[in-house]
Amino acid sequence: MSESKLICWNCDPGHIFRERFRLNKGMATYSGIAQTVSVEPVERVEGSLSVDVTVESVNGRQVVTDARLDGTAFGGNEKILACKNPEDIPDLTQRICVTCPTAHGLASVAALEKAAAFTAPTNARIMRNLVHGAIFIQSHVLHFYLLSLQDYIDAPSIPPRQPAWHGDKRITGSEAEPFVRSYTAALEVRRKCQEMAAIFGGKAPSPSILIPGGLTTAPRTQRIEEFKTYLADAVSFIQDTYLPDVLKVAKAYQDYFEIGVGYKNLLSLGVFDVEDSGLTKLLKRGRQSAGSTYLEAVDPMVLGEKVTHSWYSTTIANRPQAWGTGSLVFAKKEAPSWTKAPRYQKQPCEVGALARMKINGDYSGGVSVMDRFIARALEAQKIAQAMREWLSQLTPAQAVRRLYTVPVTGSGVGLTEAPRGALGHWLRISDKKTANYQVLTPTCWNASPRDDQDRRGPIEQALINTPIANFSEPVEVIRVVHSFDPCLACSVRTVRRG
Ligand code: NFE
Repeated sequence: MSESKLICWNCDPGHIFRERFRLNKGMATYSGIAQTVSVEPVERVEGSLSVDVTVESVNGRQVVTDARLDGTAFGGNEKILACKNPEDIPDLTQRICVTCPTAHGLASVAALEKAAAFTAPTNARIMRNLVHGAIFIQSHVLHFYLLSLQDYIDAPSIPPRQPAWHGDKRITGSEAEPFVRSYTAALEVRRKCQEMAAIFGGKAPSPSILIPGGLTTAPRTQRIEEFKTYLADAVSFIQDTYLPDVLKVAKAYQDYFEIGVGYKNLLSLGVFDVEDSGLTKLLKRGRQSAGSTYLEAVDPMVLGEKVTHSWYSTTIANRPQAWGTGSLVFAKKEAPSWTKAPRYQKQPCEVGALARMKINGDYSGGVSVMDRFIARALEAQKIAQAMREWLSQLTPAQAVRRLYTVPVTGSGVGLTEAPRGALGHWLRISDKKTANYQVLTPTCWNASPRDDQDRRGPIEQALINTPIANFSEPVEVIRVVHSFDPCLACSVRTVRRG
């Protein structure tokens, strides 16, 4: 196995590149001489992403005054789903991304069950939560140790952690050594989380048992006990290693509680049903606007997608529930990105663990790079604790599945949360086939380009005011981008069939 494979097969492409830079000096602006710093590709994100920032001197400091993100690869998932047997959809959508397959599978299952007004048995709801929870934990561990830590720790420069930048590394030498051990332990924990997911998931990643109607495996007592053992290991790692490590990094980088702030518009679609009706969730649905703690309701009908700056035509209604946003326009002059720009009532919204934890009332800190790290670790702890409770609620003697029949015609919406944030799947069935399918992913929200009003996407806005110390190693830009844990494999979207 190659070193890059050993580190993370989920984000392999990121490890074979080092970020490359272009520095264009001498662009005259109203405030003097601005410079454009481009990072392409951004390493340690899944998929292809590039960032251009404009840096100017403001009050004697070099700071980012503008930013543009570009999803540089095209994905064609919805095209593939057209005309398929709807019951195959959860298996197919799990292949959108190997980092968050259960989120896509469960969103598909929810859309299919909604289309038939079907409710799965209690055991199925709980087992789905357990499989999804295991994938959430591995994803949060992946983000901190494998995708972000190298931005903060001066770890030994050995493959694949090299070539590396060494500027502004405040945790070095003997202080860095425990983090290197944690990094190695995190690989083991992620493997165990995948094995934990496979106990009820059949396999992982991309569990094979996520079907409309319930699950295809039973919660036998031996499996429950096995799951408990894996979960205990995950809980220990979160409490004894992950949370303390995050807090140590936060202590060394206090200034990053003021960096990467952005709009402070937060959105969660809610996840982990704690009752069969789906009305009550461990992490609730809601919104907060402009830093307010006032909780606003979410109306899925007003979720919209703008494509002014994406390579799609604007001839069709910009809403997933209206089945798409037109066809591809490769030569569109003002389009820097394959990523669309989702908006809630015209607002760009940040999604992810910080949004969920604040909306749920579980995190009272601010919105910043370090708040994202802390909220993610606390969320992993909250989910792991809930999983212990869910295990005790399984009843081996009861059903895990009821007969599900695909309706001849119908439509359904599956709204959930992936580790990186709000996820929506829209399904239309005609003649028992998939007539149309639309996916709106978390990274589409966070890494969106500008919209029809020229408003920046959430990561673009969060980059504003980021100080840049060294133009040839703009690690500050990378830290802000990584704090959102973008996944471009999920977020590049294609369009409706026909
Ligand atoms: Ni490709 Fe995913 C998550 C989803 S991000 S990892 O979490 O959906 O857009």
